[in-house]
Amino acid sequence: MAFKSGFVAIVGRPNAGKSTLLNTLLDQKVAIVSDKPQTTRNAIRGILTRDDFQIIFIDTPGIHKPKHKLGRNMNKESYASLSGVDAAYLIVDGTEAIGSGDRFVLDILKTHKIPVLLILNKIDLLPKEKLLDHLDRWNQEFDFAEVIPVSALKQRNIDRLLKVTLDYLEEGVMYYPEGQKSDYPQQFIISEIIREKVLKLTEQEIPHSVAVVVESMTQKKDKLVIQAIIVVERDSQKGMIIGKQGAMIKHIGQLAREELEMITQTSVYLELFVRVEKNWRDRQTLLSKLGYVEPVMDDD
Ligand SMILES: Nc1nc2c(ncn2[C@@H]2O[C@H](COP(=O)(O)OP(=O)(O)OP(=O)(O)O)[C@@H](O)[C@H]2O)c(=O)[nH]1
Ligand SMILES: [Mg+2]
Repeated sequence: MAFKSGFVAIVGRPNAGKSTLLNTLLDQKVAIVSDKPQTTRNAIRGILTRDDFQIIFIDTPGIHKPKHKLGRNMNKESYASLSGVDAAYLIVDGTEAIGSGDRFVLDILKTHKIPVLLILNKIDLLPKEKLLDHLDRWNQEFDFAEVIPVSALKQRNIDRLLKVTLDYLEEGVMYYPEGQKSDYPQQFIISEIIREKVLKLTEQEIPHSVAVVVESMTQKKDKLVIQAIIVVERDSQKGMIIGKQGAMIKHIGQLAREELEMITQTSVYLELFVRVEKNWRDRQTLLSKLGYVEPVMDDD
């Protein structure tokens, strides 16, 4: 049998479950997940290699109405990911009614001539009667190449999704070596894991106002020493990240360290600092420094 390969963009509104789906498809965490919208800020490639195929999935930031330059960059990153892919997954939250945000995403997909597979996610939360009704409504919105209900979280119908996806890929080469699962350096994953813990433990505007940069990683005897900076927008946010007598930052550090030790398979000493960079989400030079580079679009 011929070896197949290709690229699949995973797009949709914030919180639909794109990153959860990517991790489930790869059976490994390559993208962070949270219950707060706009968690993912960069397009992240996840590579799935089997004996007879390689699929490069591109997880993207949720497409939304941006309030800052960061948000505009994030949307652009999602649009750019649709260029040159073999297919797109439009992933939607099956528990929610179709709204203007969904139609906005559909309009973008319509400008590309690629097959769109509708992935109706979170079916674990959906009674069967509702599922059929919902699929019906979605089918009236667009001529989808396929419609596949799944639960990314409970790993339902994922094998079928993979099998169907292969129909849209051509015979091709292996783009990445067999063992590689993601296209980002370890430093990025580490900063993302720390950010994930901030998202988990904080509320309201804090999750959106935070960026994390890994400043240094050094091996000292049997310990990996990681220094990272949590960047916030205001002094008051700095106070909240630190918490009463340092309780919050301690908790963030503890959760992050536990996970970092698991993925690096070594003992970790994590030093966290908090820095205020006023309005960093609207300042391009700071955005670039923090790893949110403005994507170059074909039509710019
Ligand atoms: N019950 C249920 N929850 C899910 C499922 N998939 C994802 N979730 C939850 O939905 C929330 C959002 O998941 P993410 O994977 O971060 O969503 P996303 O689309 O990547 O979000 P952004 O990066 O913000 O665009 C998390 O709390 C997940 O646990 C699912 O199949 N069932
Ligand atoms: Mg995400």
